[in-house]
Amino acid sequence: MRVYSLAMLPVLLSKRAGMAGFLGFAASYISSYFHFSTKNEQLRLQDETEPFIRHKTLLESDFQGKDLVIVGDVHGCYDELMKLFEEVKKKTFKSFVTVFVGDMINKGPKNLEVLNYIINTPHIHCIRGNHEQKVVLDYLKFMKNNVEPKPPMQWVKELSGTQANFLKNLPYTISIPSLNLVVVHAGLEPGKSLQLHNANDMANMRNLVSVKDEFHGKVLKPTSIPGVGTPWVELWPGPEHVYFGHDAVKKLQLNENSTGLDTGCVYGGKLTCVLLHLNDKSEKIVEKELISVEPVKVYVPVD
Ligand SMILES: [Mn+2]
Repeated sequence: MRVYSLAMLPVLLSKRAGMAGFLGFAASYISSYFHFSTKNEQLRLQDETEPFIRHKTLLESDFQGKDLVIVGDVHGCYDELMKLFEEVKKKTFKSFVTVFVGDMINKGPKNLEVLNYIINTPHIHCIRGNHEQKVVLDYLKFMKNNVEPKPPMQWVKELSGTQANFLKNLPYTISIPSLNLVVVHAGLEPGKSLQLHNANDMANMRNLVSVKDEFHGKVLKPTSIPGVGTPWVELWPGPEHVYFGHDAVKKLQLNENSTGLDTGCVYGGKLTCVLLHLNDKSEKIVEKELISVEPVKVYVPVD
């Protein structure tokens, strides 16, 4: 055992402090490196969720004498969706094209059933909601980095490559110029072309807030925070009629230039769609009919 004289104490202490300092520095360097790399990885994976086509257009030829049905947020409520289609069939003798407003999956009971139905049934078109975005991101994190999805996303591990690819390539909007309408999950900014819209805003926005911009003075920016600013629908001037979902709290929204179809089926509300009866050439809406079905049960309690 070595014995140090009292005179050595300051030297020993400073050595210890030096070592502690070095270890602290090394630890913070290593953790910042990993933090940096995971943040980069997150951004890289987010890039990988981008669809091949961001904005899809349907033409008259996509309808060929059919009617059009636009369905609100399904969230895996497969039984209710089947009931809804039964109700639609009672209201029109024609076959129909279906467009989903996004959030077809997640939170609810039968996500894979809904997904399989959508993929395997002809004349169905879907856009992506914030939940499709989350699912694709969690799928990539699990497949590439072995990150376990958190509840209620564990079902994401069961996705096949085809299903994941289908979700990844869902566009942010579907426009039908002949009927003067656009379908988007959350909302749109008035006066801005679709191509200039931010992807996350289209899938998440609720309101527009006035902020100062150093070049343009006051400008309106989208926000997803409820109760902040003005609902985007109040400022949407048309001319396109926008069909959207995402806002279960506000329930069915019937505005002059927009229709909100999320009636909160997964929270014990109804599942709603609009049936647009078209003329024979499918270039004019003859009649609009709202159709809803009651939920089988409350799948997610509203807190
Ligand atoms: Mn949503």
